[in-house]
Order: sequence, then C-alpha cells, then structure tokens
Amino acid sequence: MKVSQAVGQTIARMGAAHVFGVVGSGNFRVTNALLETKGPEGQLPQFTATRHEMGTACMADAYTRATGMLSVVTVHQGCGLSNALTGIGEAVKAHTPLLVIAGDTPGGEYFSNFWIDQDTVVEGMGAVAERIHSPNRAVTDTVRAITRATVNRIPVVLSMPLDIQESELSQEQEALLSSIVPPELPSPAVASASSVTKVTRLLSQADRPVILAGRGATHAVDPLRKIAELSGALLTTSAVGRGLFNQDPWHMDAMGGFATDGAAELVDEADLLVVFGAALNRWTTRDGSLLQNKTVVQIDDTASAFGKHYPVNLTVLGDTQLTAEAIRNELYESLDRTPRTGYRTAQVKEHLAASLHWSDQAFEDNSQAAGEDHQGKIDPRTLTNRLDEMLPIERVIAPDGGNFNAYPAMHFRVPDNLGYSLSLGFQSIGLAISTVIGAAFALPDRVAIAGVGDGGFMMSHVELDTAVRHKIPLVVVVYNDDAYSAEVHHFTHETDNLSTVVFPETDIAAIARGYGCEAITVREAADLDAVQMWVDGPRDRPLVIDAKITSFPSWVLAHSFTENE
Ligand SMILES: Cc1ncc(C[n+]2csc(CCOP(=O)(O)OP(=O)(O)O)c2C)c(N)n1
Ligand SMILES: [Mg+2]
Repeated sequence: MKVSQAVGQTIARMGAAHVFGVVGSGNFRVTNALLETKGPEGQLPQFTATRHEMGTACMADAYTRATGMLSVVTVHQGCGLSNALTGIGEAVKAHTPLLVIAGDTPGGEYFSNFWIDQDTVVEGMGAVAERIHSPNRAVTDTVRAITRATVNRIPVVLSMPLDIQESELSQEQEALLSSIVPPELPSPAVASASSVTKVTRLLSQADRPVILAGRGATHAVDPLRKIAELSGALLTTSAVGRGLFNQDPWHMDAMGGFATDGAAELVDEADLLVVFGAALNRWTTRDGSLLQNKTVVQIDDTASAFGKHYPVNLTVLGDTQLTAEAIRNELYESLDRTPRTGYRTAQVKEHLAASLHWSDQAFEDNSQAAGEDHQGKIDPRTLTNRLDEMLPIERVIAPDGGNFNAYPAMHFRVPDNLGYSLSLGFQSIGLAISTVIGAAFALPDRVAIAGVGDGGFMMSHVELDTAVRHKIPLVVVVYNDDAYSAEVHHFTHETDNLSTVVFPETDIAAIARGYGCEAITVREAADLDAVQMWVDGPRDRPLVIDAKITSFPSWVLAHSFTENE
C-alpha cells in the first residue's frame, strides 16, 4: 500500500465528517483515498470542491464550529497552502480543531516552484505544523496530527511530501490501520471547591450581577440560567455566543460594541460580572470600559485565556459546564432555595425589554430618493430591519467585517447560537460568504444569510459558484456603498485624499447572475418585495441582494475610532 492511500484511510477512520478542498496533484491521491474510506459509523466523508483555498478553510472552520465534528481542508503544496492561510488564521483565533492536509515538495527539492518552508509559515500563523515523516511513521504521524487538533482545539497542518506519499508503507504501519479509532478527550475537570465557594459568595452578595457567556460556555446554558435566577442576575453573551440565552426573559443579547445603548448601560452599572468561556476582548468590553467599577470573575478551562485582554479580579480554572453546575448547587444551598431579587427589578425588566432588539431602536431613516448623481439609496438599518421580517427565522447569519457590519450582525435576530456564525476573530474582511456556506452544510434546513460589504464581496464572491453547485439556500446581502467605508469614515477627518478607498460603481447583481444566482438591486424598501418571491419559491439557488446603501459611520465604528481600526 502507498503512503498516500494509508494517510487518506487513516483520516477517514479517525472520523472525518466533511472534506473541503481545492485538489491539485499534491493532494489528489490522499483526498481520493480519504473519500473512498468509510468512517467509524460506516459512512463516507462528504466532499465539497471550493474555488479558493481561503474559502476552503473558512467553510471547514464553520462546519466544525456548528457540528463539533472533524472537518478536513485539503490543499496543494506551497501556493495551495498559502492561499488557505487567512482562513486557517481565523480558525486559530477561534480555537477550531481543524485538520489541514497539504502536499509538500519532496525533501531537498528547494528549487521547486512550489517550495516554501511550510512548517515555518504554519507556525507563524499560530497553527501547529505536523508532517508525514517516513513510510515507517505515516499512519502514526496522521493519528497524532488529528489527536493534537482535537485535544488542543487548534488547526493542525499535516504536510505530506510527495516522495513519501509515493513510497510503500511499512508492514507495521499497515497493521495499525485496522485498529484506528477517533480520538477521545480526557474527562473535563470542575474548578476547585474553594473557587466555587468564592464565586458563590460573590453572587449571593452582589446587588446587580451580570453573567456573560462566550462560545466556551455553549454547554453551560442551563446551569447558568439557574445561577442567574437564584442570584438575580441578568444574562448576556459575547458576540460569538449570541443566541445562547434567547429562551431566557432576562437576557440582553450580545455585550459590547454590538449592544444597544440600553443594554450597554445595564452592563455598565452592574457591580459583578461573572464570565464563562469568553475571551473578554476589546469588542466585548468596549475597550475595557465595561469592566470598570465592578468585580470581574473569569471562568475558563484554559489558563491562557486569563487576563489575555484585560486584567480581572478573580480567575477560576475549570470546565464551564461542570463549574457552573457546582456553583448552582452551592447557591441553592446558601440561599436556601430562595432566589434573590438582585438586578431583576420591575424597572430593569422594562429597560431590558426596550433595549433588547435593534429593530426597536429609534433612528432617523436617511434613505435618499434618486438624485442627480445616483438612482436612490436605502438606509442600511431600514434594509436590515425589513429583511429580518421577511426572511425565515430558521436561519444562520454570518456578518462580514466593515463599517456596515453591525447591521447584519445585530439587526438580524437569530433563533439560537447555531444560527450565528461569526468569523471575525482575525478581523479579516471577505470570510463571511464561505463561513455561511460551511455552516449551511451543517444546518441544511436553515436559510444561510451572509451580510457583506462591497469590499468583502469583491474579495470572495468566487464561492457563490460553490453555493450554486450545491443548491444552498443562501441569501447574500451586499451593503454596497462603492467604498471601503470603514477606512473612509476613519480617515475622512485627517485627509481629503480618499481615492485609495473609493471605487466606481459595480453591478454586483450582474456578477451574481453570472454565477447562476438570482439577484436584485435594491435602492428603496419597495425593491425588497422581490425577496418574498425567493422566500416563497424552492430556494434552490442563492439570492444576492445588491443594496445601494447610504453611507455614514455605524455606531460600532463611531465608538471605536479612538484606537485602531
Ligand atoms: C483581508 C483584509 N484586508 C483589509 C482589511 C482592512 N479593512 C477593514 S474594513 C475594510 C473595508 C471593507 O469594505 P466593505 O466590505 O465595502 O465594507 P464597508 O466598510 O464599506 O462597510 C478594510 C479594507 C481587513 N480588515 N481585512
Ligand atoms: Mg463598502
């Protein structure tokens, strides 16, 4: 058996659920062997051919985030891998366990056009570099790569030199193939008893406690709601945790830059913030300001998360679910099963209800009727509020980066946390279309909605081809202002020379039709009636909405200009 065959078989037997790839000569044989081998449940892995490796990695990242299952990125050596790096970088920032398999030039062939120092490049991205070292180690090397990705929640790039791929596998390694099983994680650990008691005490004494959950607390929702009920706390999430507490009447939606003024005030005035599985970055904390004048407790299963962005008062190491359950049990005892009022007053309830939905927040519609220099422009808030009403709530939303980004990120309601796929950990523009396609493979019964700027769209629309081929019920809302408006609004105060960041008008609807999508151009709310036809139809090809929007600094950008973009 050739090494390429054995590596492909090993990956399938380790539980690869979905393979995304751009296949070239360097990864062809391994990929085919992988797709022909049944996994531990007797099923063949699914395969999606993508059009650019950046999209490949984003789709795999989103698929794994939504399912928890192993997805594989398969790319050609050198340039195939380098094209995937931005998507891999996003997965690194999001702690997504990914296996990336990449061909590699044969040892010593540094003169090959394809040669790059793959390990150095990969490590520089913050991912883990693994490789197939020899025909005597190929199966073992592959098992270790997948185990590291899974256990350490990190993308691992397995480089596969072509000469080793073509070698005959050793008999010892071949014998290992039949006994391969998916990696198993060690049992999670609860925080120490003294830590649990400290947090319990803080919660039972606070007047205005707030509980913040990030994506690291996905499994802790039930005990967290109970803790909040007992201690009289309000509930909120990080941006990636959006939707976790949707079922709870005392939740405030996401905290930080995306929050309404009313929700931000409630966090600001809290006297205790207990954080479960969230990084507390500058966006969640509004540059740290939301951590002021209160006790902040950070609970996480990874010590490197502590104080990464801002100092906190107390850190607690432990699995978020088990630790939340322990705190809940101790609170029950110490409060004699009687919930405290805490922050849950009638007045706060009213405040909460009024500030929950962005669509309820008053604004002055600045849509513009057709004029001399344009044929009409729609206010992006009006656009998104209207689409939010029209599109089914069974949805998954992926917002891209840019000035516009808070509109799709917050004006669209989400049904739950799975309905929100945020690939802004690397703060790259151009990832959302691929992200939402990856999520759609995981959640085929939902409408997939990407909200992108014209800049992000022009960088990544090639994956519309993938969505068309797979008949994905995708809606791409393009907030089109013919500019990198984040940069326009950022620099407009210091220079008149904005020619580097503005563009002539682009007919995005025509581009989309070229891929086989349905497409409409929207200049006023009435133009959105066409969306209803798509919603009522078979939804078997993507709809691209080229919305010509009015441009002004969005609220998130307005209060983040003080530092970096
Ligand atoms: C890959 C990448 N390149 C450049 C940037 C810097 N950048 C941030 S926002 C932005 C403009 C995005 O334009 P668009 O998608 O049209 O959204 P808008 O800001 O106009 O609303 C740019 C270039 C980035 N974040 N990521
Ligand atoms: Mg723009």
